[in-house]
Amino acid sequence: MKKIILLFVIGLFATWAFSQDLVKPNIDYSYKYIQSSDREGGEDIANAVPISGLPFNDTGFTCDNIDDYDVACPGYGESDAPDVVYSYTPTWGEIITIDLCGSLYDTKIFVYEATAGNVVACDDDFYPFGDACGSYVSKVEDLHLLGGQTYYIVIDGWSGDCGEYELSITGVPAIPISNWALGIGLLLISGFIVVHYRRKFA
Ligand SMILES: [Ca+2]
Ligand SMILES: [Ca+2]
Ligand SMILES: [Ca+2]
Repeated sequence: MKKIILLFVIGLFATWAFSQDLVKPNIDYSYKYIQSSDREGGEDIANAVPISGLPFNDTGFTCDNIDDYDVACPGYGESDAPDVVYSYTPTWGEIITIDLCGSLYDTKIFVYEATAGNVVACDDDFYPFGDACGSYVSKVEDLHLLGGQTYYIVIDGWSGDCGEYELSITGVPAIPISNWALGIGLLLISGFIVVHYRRKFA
């Protein structure tokens, strides 16, 4: 009986500790795959360059590409700049940031979910004129992606602008620490109940 009470007390303490974020699971948020920068995005969705894992880095040049897509970001007009496309299908829910810091022209980023036209993010001028990351260069922050869903990341330009870009995409799992704590707490309580009834009916 003493052991059961001890187990119960440990379970309660662990649940409280995790819920207070005093103990954080040792989760490696970095990803295994880092792709080289020897290619640029595909011409369109059918030829999108797949991203197999994050973080992802690439460079490219859009002036020799075709204008296939456009989205007018809030507060901005339409454009007819050439664009390139990447695709990404996360296994689990993720929160990602897409950054064009270092690009050499007036860029624009937008993201389609599943199909062209279904816009879930759009940014034109995240970095202001004269910024170290480039004048009027784009960045999409904290975009929530669903696991198993395919997203098309389009690198485009303001008006008819084109040029060299530097792309960096990073991400973290969308499951917050508090959910992990809740799960572990429930597991411990379930374990306590099983041990209790096994002893009672043994
Ligand atoms: Ca375009
Ligand atoms: Ca294109
Ligand atoms: Ca821009």
